[in-house]
Amino acid sequence: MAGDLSILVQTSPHLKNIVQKIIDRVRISPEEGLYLFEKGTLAELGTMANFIRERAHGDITYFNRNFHIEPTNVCVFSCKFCSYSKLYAKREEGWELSIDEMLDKVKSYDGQPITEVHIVGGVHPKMDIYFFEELIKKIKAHRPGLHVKGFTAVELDYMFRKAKLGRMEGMTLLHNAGLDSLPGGGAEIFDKDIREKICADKVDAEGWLDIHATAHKLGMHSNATMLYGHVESYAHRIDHMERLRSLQDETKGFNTFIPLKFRNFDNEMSHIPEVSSIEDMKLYAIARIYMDNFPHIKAYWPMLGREQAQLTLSFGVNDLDGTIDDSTKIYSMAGSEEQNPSLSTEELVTLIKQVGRKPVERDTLYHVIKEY
Ligand code: V47
Ligand code: SF4
Repeated sequence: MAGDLSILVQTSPHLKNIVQKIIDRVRISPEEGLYLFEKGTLAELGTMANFIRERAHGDITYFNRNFHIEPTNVCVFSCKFCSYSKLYAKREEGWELSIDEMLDKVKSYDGQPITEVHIVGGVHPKMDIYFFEELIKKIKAHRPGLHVKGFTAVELDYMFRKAKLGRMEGMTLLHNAGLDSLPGGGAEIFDKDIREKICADKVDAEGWLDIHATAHKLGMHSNATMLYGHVESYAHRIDHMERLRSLQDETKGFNTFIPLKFRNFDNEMSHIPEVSSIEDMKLYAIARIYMDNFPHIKAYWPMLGREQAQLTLSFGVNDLDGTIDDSTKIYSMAGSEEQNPSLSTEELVTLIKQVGRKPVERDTLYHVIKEY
């Protein structure tokens, strides 16, 4: 059961109106969101976010069993925070998987109780929409029940434009091939000036949001991310969350909001210091408070590390990502805590139980598979 928030009204009178809104399930405004970033203490924000988390989910902490395929690390774009674009510029260590190689990876999980494959990578000029249409069809022919979550809006925007297809046309083609849902990457920070500084040449905010809205129109679900802790201000974070919250009001197609902490190893933004763990926890808490129409807030543990991920479960997070075999290089190359992240289900269950929460295995769409 969620605790009692009324004590916070007495101990923190400056938050009285916001606390009352939370108790009454009334949405907070952008100004109030900004106030939380500027004036909320870690303890206050944690108390509010945990109240909302427990009111919605109790102690339940979801996880799913998935594996990742990264078709390539070659990318035509030049995001300054990304270790991939640096590699491509130097023509170093590029890989390109063939359809058969990717299918072999899928086959290597035959007989294992995996429910999802997450496909995401760089934007390779030779890997077009028809290449991925064939890949998805072959995956589905081999394992029809496997949920295919694939391609950021950045990859999709490039594929659609290259094939001269409209967004609805392109999305329908991939959906008909078997694409079930979209991951949340590529959103970064929506503000135009910040995008100009960190990822000038890829799809803009309007394009990102429109691609997700298009998927939602087809009945597909998707996630949303925010890359925080670099050159953005608190106001930019609120603007980002506000745009997502507004689209969610219209479509209700987002499942999960995933804040991604900027890591500064070996990329063109390495001179920017990473934010503190306190800043991380405050961000998770404010995300939980602000994104009132997002059912789930997810922490990506390979990026944060196991102990930090456990901590997020007291700051609004009710879902941990990164289960079986997370071989995603984009994070380990950027200096994430876990260089070869992999947790058995048993280890993940223990991690969740250690902090007094209840592990629940889910599928991509949050249907319960098993309670532990
Ligand atoms: O958009 C790249 C991020 C994202 C760095 O939907 C970096 O379930 C931090 O979106 N420091 C792609 N982050 C990954 C992604 C994702 C991850 C897990 C689950 C889901 C989901 C989606 O990775 C990119 C970018 O924001 N990223 N470089 C870096 N140096
Ligand atoms: Fe390419 Fe994505 Fe890296 Fe940007 S973040 S350079 S789009 S792989």
